[in-house]
Amino acid sequence: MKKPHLIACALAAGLVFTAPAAAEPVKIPIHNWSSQIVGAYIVGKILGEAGSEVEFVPADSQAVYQAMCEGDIDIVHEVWEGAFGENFEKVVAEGCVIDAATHDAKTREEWWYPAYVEEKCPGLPDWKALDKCAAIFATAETEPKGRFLAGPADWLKNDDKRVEALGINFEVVNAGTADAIWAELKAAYEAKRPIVHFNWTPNFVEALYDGKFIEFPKHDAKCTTDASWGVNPDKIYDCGNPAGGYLKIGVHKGFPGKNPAAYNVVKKINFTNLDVAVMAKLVDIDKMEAEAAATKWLADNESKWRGWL
Ligand code: TMO
Repeated sequence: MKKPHLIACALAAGLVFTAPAAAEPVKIPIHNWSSQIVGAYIVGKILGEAGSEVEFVPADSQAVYQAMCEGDIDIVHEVWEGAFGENFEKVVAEGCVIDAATHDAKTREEWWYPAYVEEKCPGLPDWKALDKCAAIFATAETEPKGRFLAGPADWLKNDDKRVEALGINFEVVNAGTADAIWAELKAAYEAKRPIVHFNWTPNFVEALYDGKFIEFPKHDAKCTTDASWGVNPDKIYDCGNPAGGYLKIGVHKGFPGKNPAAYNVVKKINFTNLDVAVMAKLVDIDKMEAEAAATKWLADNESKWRGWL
């Protein structure tokens, strides 16, 4: 909307005029889990209030870090330490992405089971107990091994490597979508059937279902780089995902120079666990469309986000 006006002014003044770079839309990725999609529209609306145009770009949740490094994406507002820490920290270290802000939300992404499973598998949530009763999680596809229902492959949780390093009797089966996990959880829960699947917090799940994360050996930075560390002296990934992980915002290194007004707002954006859980809940429990959910969150939290402007 701004561009034609600026160009008209430039023509009137008889100048060769280049529209300022800030007139370029801020490119925000859309990934494949509910809080992120709702949050993308929320961030878009807030940056719109700050005078920016925005463009939403469907993007793979791992490849997005290289895309942000190359300037094809401006901002990733939900950088989960467990899933994306490695790829995010790599591009930050390269200097092409800025670690712009850390939300108050503390995150965990891990294998999870409904509470009723404990009756059939004493010793949970310990991972050794899980291994002993692997057979109760078997499906036709995985028997005699237990099935671990993992997330979509782009969340890249290294579960195959974890299974191998810990020597547990499980096979990893990736769900195609987050919704496929929730449908299986619902069906298992109603039938009180054992299931262990990928889950995370903050999420809507904790508002609907009672359950716990598996306690694997505690995460350590060395676990993913130093084979000699941990219970398996020959393999990396012999540990769980970080508990109390960060949720960060990253931006392309050129973003502050290109759009300082938007960058100043981005640095202040700060979601709590409840904010992220509510974004997921509006879609996954209340069945709202993501854009309508964003509009509702913005209306319910106006004083909070106006404070970031
Ligand atoms: C990145 N995720 C929250 C789906 O684990």
